[in-house]
Amino acid sequence: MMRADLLAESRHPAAGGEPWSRTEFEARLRERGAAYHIHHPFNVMLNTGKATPDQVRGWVANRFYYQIAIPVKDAAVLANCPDRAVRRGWAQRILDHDGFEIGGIADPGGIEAWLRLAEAVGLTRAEVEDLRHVVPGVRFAVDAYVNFARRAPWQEAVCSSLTELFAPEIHKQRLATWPQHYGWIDAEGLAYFRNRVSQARRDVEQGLAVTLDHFTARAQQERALEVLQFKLDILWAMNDAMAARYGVST
Ligand code: AHQ
Repeated sequence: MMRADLLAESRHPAAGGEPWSRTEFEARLRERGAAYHIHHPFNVMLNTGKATPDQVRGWVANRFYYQIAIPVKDAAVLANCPDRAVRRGWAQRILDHDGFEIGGIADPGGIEAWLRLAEAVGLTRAEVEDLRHVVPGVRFAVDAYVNFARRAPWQEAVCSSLTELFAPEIHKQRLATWPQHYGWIDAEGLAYFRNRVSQARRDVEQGLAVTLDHFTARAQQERALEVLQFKLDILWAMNDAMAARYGVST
């Protein structure tokens, strides 16, 4: 059965024993950080300064496909979510990425910041926006994420965003290591990572609260871990595909 297949109704909610306490459940979610893509050899190469300019450019161009998918994914969550209070928080994610101009306050957004990162690493906006560099494995992994968010119960889609429990660390790691390792990249280009540290923290506050509140029976808690692992696998598979295409320098 497909790992995150929604047809998991066959699972019996009563099965699986006593539910974990809220604290225990959160700890088990956080334990999955061991499988986060910060540990993938391709990412280790990037953040220890061993990547060639071509490998950095390949990563930026491929990750653009993930970045432009995020607001589409988040819109799918909103479309499935009947809870106005949750939507109010979740809608901010779309503005974070697509940017906005509301009442005279404007923000170009994260996708624009990613295009500036692309220019800073020596790519043209055109070659990033036309997705010519995106390898099949990255496309399929990202599409799997968007399609999951469209079909899954909205609480499962919320839970799948909890890989961001581990994201502030990876963004801070880039900010700490790229300037010394990659002096050829204009530091202005790293603005995306700076913005994400606080945005990821705010995202996780809401995502974790929804997850801990909704997945209360043991079988549901086990399902939440399965959903998080599915998303961890998506990020890992993206790095596998980039490593296959660009190699991993050690
Ligand atoms: O830049 C990232 C981002 O905007 C998001 C949204 C969130 C989600 O909804 O799944 N996940 C996520 C992530 C971003 N950056 C990744 C990175 O390594 O730069 C990490 C990734 C995540 O942890 O899921």
